[in-house]
Amino acid sequence: MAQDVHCIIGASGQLGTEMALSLKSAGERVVLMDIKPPSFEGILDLPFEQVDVCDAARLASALGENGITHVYHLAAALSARGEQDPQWAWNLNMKGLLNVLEIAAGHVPLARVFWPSSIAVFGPESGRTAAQSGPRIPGTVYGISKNAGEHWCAWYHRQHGVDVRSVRYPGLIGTLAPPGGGTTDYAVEVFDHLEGPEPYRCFLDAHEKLPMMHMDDAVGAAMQILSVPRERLTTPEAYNIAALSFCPAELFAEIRRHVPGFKYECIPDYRQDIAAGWPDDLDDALARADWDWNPTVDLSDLVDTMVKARHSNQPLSPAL
Ligand code: AKB
Repeated sequence: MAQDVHCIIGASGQLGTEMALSLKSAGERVVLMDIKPPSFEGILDLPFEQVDVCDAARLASALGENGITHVYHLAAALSARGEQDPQWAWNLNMKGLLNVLEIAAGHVPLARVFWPSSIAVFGPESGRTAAQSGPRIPGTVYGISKNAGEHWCAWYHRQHGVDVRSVRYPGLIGTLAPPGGGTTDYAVEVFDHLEGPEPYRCFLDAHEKLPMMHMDDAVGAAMQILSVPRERLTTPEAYNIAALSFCPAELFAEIRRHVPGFKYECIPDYRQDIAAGWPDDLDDALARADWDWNPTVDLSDLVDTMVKARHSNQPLSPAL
């Protein structure tokens, strides 16, 4: 049987970089696609195709020519950046997804597609702990696109048999590549400001609790949901997955346990309004029951890993 060939669209981004390294380490065949070349050294030896996911013809030929069987479609505009340029964000997020789904349904028969949804599909009506199938009234262009994307994924599965699978990611925290334009980015950005003369300036309120997750668990969730037989997935929606829930004050207190001189101040900006509409936590009982979702990294491990990585690496400043 021919070996699976995995393609990461958005491979130069925060999650794509981690996903690429993980697949490479597992000995999988991987092709990277992005509009900009990857920069993380550990994945520079992987084949790379410069592709704009909005260019359907180029995307279809790049997938076909490389014999791709599995797609991880991660290219997207995030919540904060999306509010600054709504038309661009909607176009990238919706056209990109529809191109991938349409190609999967027709030109290139893909075995499986992974596409991430987000906690941004929820709004104030969802409550502090968002249920799997509770109300979803998103307040951002990004959230609207993720909510619509979930419906499109379900439609392509129902109408065309496309095996697309999805989880609702919280804020993701890792060391290899910076996030770009998210509301949860403070929880990565802060690790570039552990010991400066100035206090780290956080753009959220000190007590704004949000769902968060270490990259190891985020990558693990994608691999896990893609690997189970389809029959085990009992919802057409993206699955809620939860790992951590903390506010800036709690994260910063944990950082101080590792870096006693760490200083911060909270000066909320427009991103606080976005965060205020999101839940503190998610009910992920369905993911745990259907495909054994079980996160492994707690807050103390997360901070320990991030502080050590920052002490040995070049800093990565998020690109808003
Ligand atoms: C963002 O902040 O926009 C993202 C997300 C929660 O999906 N990290």
